[in-house]
Amino acid sequence: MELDKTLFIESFKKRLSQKYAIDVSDATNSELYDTLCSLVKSSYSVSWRQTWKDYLKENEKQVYYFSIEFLPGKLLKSNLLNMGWYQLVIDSFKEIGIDFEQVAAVEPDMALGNGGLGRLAADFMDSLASEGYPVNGNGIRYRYGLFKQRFVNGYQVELPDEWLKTAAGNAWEIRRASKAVTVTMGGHVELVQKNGYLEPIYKDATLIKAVPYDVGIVGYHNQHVNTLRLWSAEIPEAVESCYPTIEARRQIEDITTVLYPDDSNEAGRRLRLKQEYFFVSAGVQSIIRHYKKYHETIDQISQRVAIHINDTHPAMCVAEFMRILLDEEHLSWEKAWEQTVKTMSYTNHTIMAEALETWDIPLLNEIQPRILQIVAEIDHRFVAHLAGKMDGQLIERTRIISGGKVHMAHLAVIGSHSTNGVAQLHTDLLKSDVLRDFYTLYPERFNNKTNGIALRRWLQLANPELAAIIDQKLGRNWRQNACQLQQLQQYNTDEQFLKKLAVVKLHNKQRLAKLIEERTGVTVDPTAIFDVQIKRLHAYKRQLLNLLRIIKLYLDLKENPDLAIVPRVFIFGAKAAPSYHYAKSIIKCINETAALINHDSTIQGKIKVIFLENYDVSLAEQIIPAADISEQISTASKEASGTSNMKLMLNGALTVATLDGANVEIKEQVGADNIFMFGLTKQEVYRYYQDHSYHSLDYYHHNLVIHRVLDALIDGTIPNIAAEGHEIFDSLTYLNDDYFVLRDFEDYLRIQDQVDETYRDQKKWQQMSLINIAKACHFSSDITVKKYASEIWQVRSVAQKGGV
Ligand code: 26Y
Repeated sequence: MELDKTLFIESFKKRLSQKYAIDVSDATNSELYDTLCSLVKSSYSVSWRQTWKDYLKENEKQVYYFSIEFLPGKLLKSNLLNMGWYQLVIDSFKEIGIDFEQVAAVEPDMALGNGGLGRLAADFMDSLASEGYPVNGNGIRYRYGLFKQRFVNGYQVELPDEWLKTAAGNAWEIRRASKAVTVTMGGHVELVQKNGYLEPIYKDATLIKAVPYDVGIVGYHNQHVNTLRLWSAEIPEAVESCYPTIEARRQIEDITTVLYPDDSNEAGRRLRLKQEYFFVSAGVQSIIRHYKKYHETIDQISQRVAIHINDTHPAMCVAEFMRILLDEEHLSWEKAWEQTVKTMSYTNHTIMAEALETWDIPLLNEIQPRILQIVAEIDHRFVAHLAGKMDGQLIERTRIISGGKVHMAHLAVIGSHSTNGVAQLHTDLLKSDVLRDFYTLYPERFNNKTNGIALRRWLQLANPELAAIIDQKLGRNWRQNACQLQQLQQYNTDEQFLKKLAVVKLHNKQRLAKLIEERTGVTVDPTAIFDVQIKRLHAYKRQLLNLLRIIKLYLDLKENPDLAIVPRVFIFGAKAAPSYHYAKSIIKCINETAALINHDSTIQGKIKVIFLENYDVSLAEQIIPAADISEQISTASKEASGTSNMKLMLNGALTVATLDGANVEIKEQVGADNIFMFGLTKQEVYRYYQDHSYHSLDYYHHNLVIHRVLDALIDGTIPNIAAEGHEIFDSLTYLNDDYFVLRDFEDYLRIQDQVDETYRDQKKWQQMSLINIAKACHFSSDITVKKYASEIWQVRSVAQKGGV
């Protein structure tokens, strides 16, 4: 709807009165929020319906992006921005005395994901709609999202995220009971001959009603609205009486109750496998049902349907698709397999062994016996096909079922036509190491798709002041076409513009300083370097390397309070998986170090350490625009890509980085002079693995600085970490420091000195910052999804781009 302020205000007041029978002056922020959402939703609903109709009319190929996690954060602002309403709503609210920010703050974060993988899925959904691609998300509507993190005595405590119980609920979803499907789990299965087919007869199986909740994904200024379909588990009405007790009902409803923050215990694993099969089966069934409504035969379904498997969690798509084509559509195995492989594609997001999923055979048999049969048959045919043609050991290493386990990554690669990594270095590692044997078998299936980020959320919305000064130089076209940001480079010597950049950064830092003061009571100096490390807490991400340097600085300052350093505020945001003991110990150590440093007046506030609780998408949006330094310091080869590295550079932060994941490509873009690189290379790390020549204890014994810093963990210098300090000390010394923290420490100190030196030259700093902003456009997810669309899914864009 084309709107002006008067019309908007009129519609808003009318809707408020219809919904709540009140005037603006009597309304709570919650009521205002709900009313605004309802207005927004009814406006884009018209386009949403039309998008579907166009797809049908054109018989468009549809892509379904299966992901067990979607992490969109808040949707109000991004919907308003994409609809072209953002400024209008802010101005209109101002006119009628409503504080827009307070209303927007009512929205709970939609935190249906853990971190990078889930956030990537959300940025992709935004870009796919904005680029007009017919791509829909398929996931789980968890009743509880990722836990809320609190610190109690410096320890992480987890609280449930009751996002659906907040007054605002999920304003964006539409429950579509009429589109529910039944998912079958458990029991036994027998195959019987019937009309020339083998028909599976299920006995004692549990039937689960899968109800979809659809969320509209609004494209940027293009009237295009895709669907994110999230499934919820319910008890089917027909068998309601079979579940008389609360406990029995809970068994079913639990499937979609909570997002897994990890997969570390057996009972938990069983439920996770159920979650995986549940959303896979519901999604695949609904795709095929929809397809059949408009097509007479199914044997060419891959021409009109593509299914993307986001990490191995939905890898059962391969078997479920086969199940339906075989058992329900009666295709021959060969035909069904051909269509399955042509339909499926797979993204790998990790090389960490513990995240490569395997399931015990009895467990899969217990959850879905027919799926196990089909997986076993795929495995059998795979082995038979290669026997005699390939080395027997290679066949053993690549088969799906071995050692009593089902290897999900093997199923995903074998059952799809495309396997991609998420940064060049990561894809190379897949080819040379993790999936090497598969690369031998299917070299043509492997490709790289470096991750990307949505510039709309991470620049336009998160950093409106920066966006505004960019407009002054480039006009507004960059908002539609990210590549134009590159033109900013020409202002590299424009002192006025560089000063403006500095002012914007200062404003963002002042805002963050205020938030820090409100949340922690600690005052920080907005002119200090804001040094930011925000990501999940993991040993390989090496928050510990950062911490050891902070301890070193502190000890130096204690020894020499006049030490000339550039003041720094170290800012952390990180959740640890509840069962990840070591990561939680690191949190405790950072918190205790922070308490010690922040309250020690002898160091004159030269350094401060802030660990903000409950890092989530909304907090990221406040921290990132205020960052000067972006810490991307994982052990080389361990971080598949990283995406906070891209968000931070886009907002003008300079990166301190190892040659890992997408950092390598950031360096290629900005040039070695505009990034602070340090540390072991991937090759050096691998050499250590091979020759075992790394002995971290030697570093402790022979390097005085390291000795002193590590001792501080165990000698009481940092109070209240008796157990945690020893645990970390031991891991870095006697247990030989898996992630080469001590090996990289000196080089890290060197590069950080260079950061200080550079910061003293503010003009140079702003120039480097400008290059980073300009070059970040290469990491726009708009560009990434175009590559997925043309190179993997073979779908075209169907929407015209709108204005800016
Ligand atoms: C199986 C279970 C334990 C599991 C659950 C969640 C395993 C992995 C994950 C999530 C992984 C993840 O978020 N990976 C990150 O994906 C990002 C997007 O590609 C990358 O940028 C990042 O490097 C990678 O760690």
